Amino acid sequence: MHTHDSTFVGLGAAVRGGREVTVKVGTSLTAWVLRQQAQHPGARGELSILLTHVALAARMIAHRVSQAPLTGLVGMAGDTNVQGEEQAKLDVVADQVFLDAMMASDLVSTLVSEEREEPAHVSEHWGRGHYTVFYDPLDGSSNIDVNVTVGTIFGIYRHRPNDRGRLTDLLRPGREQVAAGYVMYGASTILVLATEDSGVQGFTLLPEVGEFFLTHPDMRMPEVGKSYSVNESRQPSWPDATRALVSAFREEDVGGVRRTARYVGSLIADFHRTLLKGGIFMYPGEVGKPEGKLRLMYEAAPLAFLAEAAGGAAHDGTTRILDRVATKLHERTALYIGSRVDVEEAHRRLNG
Ligand code: AHM
Ligand code: MG
Repeated sequence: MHTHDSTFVGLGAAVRGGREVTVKVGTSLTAWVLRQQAQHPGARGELSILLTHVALAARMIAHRVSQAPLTGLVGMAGDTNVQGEEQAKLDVVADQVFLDAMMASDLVSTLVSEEREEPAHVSEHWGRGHYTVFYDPLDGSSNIDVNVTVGTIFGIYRHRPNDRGRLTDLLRPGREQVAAGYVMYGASTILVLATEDSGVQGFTLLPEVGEFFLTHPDMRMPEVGKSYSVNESRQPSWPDATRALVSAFREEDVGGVRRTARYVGSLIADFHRTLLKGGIFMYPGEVGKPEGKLRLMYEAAPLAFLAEAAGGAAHDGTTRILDRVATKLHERTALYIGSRVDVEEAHRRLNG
């Protein structure tokens, strides 16, 4: 007989007042994906399979992240990636795990990773796999060594009939993603996912069972937020309009709301908070570097897809992120993303 009082959502049973009680088993990610598929008569189930492989990669990466200090997977790998940035050991591992999981689905022809200069063409025969996947295997990896949340970001595109894997076939506007999401390796591992018409759903991993359960159904971003998120140490490099904008968020009641500052420095942690609580995340362009830091295809575009699906918005200072067409795989972009009112206000002030 148990003596303590606790309730586990997602498990079949719980203990309350020393007695076992039955709890409804939560919706697993697998069941959710299959239900979505059932709502599309004629669907071949390919995207469902692909998404279960994304969840597989997420579980495998979560496992490695959680044990990194025990298994020697902290610190640098000794190489630089295509951005000229030092790769952490876990960057390399996560990249390979994600790539392997996508290959195992047998549905992806091309993978573009932050960690690889060139696209990885998975299928020998173009057209065998029907999807292209852009991903950042472990964003914010400089935070791993201090046990701060990191994440995997992905955006999925279905091939068009005449696509052949040329650069112009790969560089499509983010609005054409059929699914996008991220996996957050934090206190819990959470997979947040949007498909074309499903809204935004959040699933939390129960590691002992190896399954994600729907814990955040139909996520909606608050219309206006109480925080702004930006690395203010970059201020000396900002154009005047950007400085004025950030000052306004700091010192005025923009949209009738007083804000506080929140900045983790790990995009998924900052975005996840913005999605749940509202607010705005900014990584502005700088004088001499108008393109900012973040990457369009595997950071900004998937998060913009999620933000819009949750009722929020995202632009680069002038243009809607989901309308941007990159000219190169690893293109960077300035990013303003979050609550609709906050992001529209940023647009108005930057272009006023
Ligand atoms: P990374 O892809 O090399 O990990 O860099 C992206 C990270 C984001 O997670 C975060 O939002 C940003 O860099 C923070 O940059 P900064 O340290 O300039 O504030
Ligand atoms: Mg990154």
